[in-house]
Amino acid sequence: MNIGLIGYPKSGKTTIYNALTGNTGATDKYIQAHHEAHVGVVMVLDDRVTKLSEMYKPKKTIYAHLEYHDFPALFTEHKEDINMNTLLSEIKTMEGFVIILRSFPDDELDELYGKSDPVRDIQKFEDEMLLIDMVIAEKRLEKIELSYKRGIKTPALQLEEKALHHVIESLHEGLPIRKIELGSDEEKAIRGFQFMTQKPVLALLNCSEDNFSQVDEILVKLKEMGYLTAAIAGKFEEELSRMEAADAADFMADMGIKESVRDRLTHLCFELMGYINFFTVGEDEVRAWTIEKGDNAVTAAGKIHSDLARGFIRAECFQYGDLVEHGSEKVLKEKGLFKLEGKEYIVRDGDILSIRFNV
Ligand SMILES: Nc1nc2c(ncn2[C@@H]2O[C@H](COP(=O)(O)OP(=O)(O)OP(=O)(O)O)[C@@H](O)[C@H]2O)c(=O)[nH]1
Ligand SMILES: [Mg+2]
Repeated sequence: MNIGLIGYPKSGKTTIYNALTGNTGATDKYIQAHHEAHVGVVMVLDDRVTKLSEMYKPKKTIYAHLEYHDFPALFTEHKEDINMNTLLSEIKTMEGFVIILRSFPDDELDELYGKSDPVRDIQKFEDEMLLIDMVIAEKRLEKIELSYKRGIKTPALQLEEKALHHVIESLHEGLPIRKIELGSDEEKAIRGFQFMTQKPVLALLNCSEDNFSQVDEILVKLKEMGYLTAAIAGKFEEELSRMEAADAADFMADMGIKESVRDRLTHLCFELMGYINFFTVGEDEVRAWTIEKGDNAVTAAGKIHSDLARGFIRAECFQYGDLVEHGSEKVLKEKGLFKLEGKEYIVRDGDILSIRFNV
């Protein structure tokens, strides 16, 4: 999964990126924004994979991973010329966004960008994204109408036109595309545009150490606005990520932080995207795979290899929890917990699959 860290200038995107990835992107109040995204890969240190690896003792153990892309600030005047179109086309390849909102006081930043106000910021930011989507949708509509005038009026074009009208109408009402109920045919017709407001958004408050525990009201407000939301103390977390593990644990206990920022954000991103993990096990490899909640066995098989989806016969399937409880595949078979599932089987989080196939 790839997630874009986006937001207004100096909201703490790079600080949080550093905390998450252990990388060292430059963070400075005074320098101009970096020109390109920093990209960092974070392993999803799932205890279940560790446990499976202990049981099967494979040659290789592969955890799921997610990629964070720390982008330059959006919707601001860049003195050095960042090519906005290039930047936007890169941002659009993200599966989801974490919008980082400055929630720490800072006199100089307050003077430059106004006093910290996360609710105002996310509203403005979403409005800017709406506008981008609107321009794209309207331009495309004009082209479609031109085609009509030239006598080209295919069913596909008509469907696209209908979907775009639907989208534009909602955007005009200030509704992001992710909140519109689109028919599956409409959804398909507009997929290629990779609209900004169609992507899932996590609203992340970047707090100071001092106000970290005082942002509940803002979190409630953001929830009411329909956002999945959380607060972290970005700079503190960046410092933690550079400490020895034992020291970091002491500091976290002091602050009442139970989980590392990596694990917390990993869980939130899975929740945001509606993703789950299934596993494959064996002597060669124990591995975690990421799919969407609701995906069936064929889609899951296709993640492993397209041949497995094409030649899918059945999936041998058991649950991680059952395996741990009963100790071996043999006992699971005796208890009827080792199942053969067909193409339509909806894979669950923690399923262990082996695909029978024939190509
Ligand atoms: N007090 C405080 N300062 C922070 C925090 N996070 C970031 N800062 C400071 O804010 C400034 C900007 O931080 P960055 O992480 O570079 O922000 P950014 O959003 O990546 O900035 P651009 O990429 O230039 O838009 C730096 O001086 C940071 O030290 C925080 O949680 N608390
Ligand atoms: Mg930055």
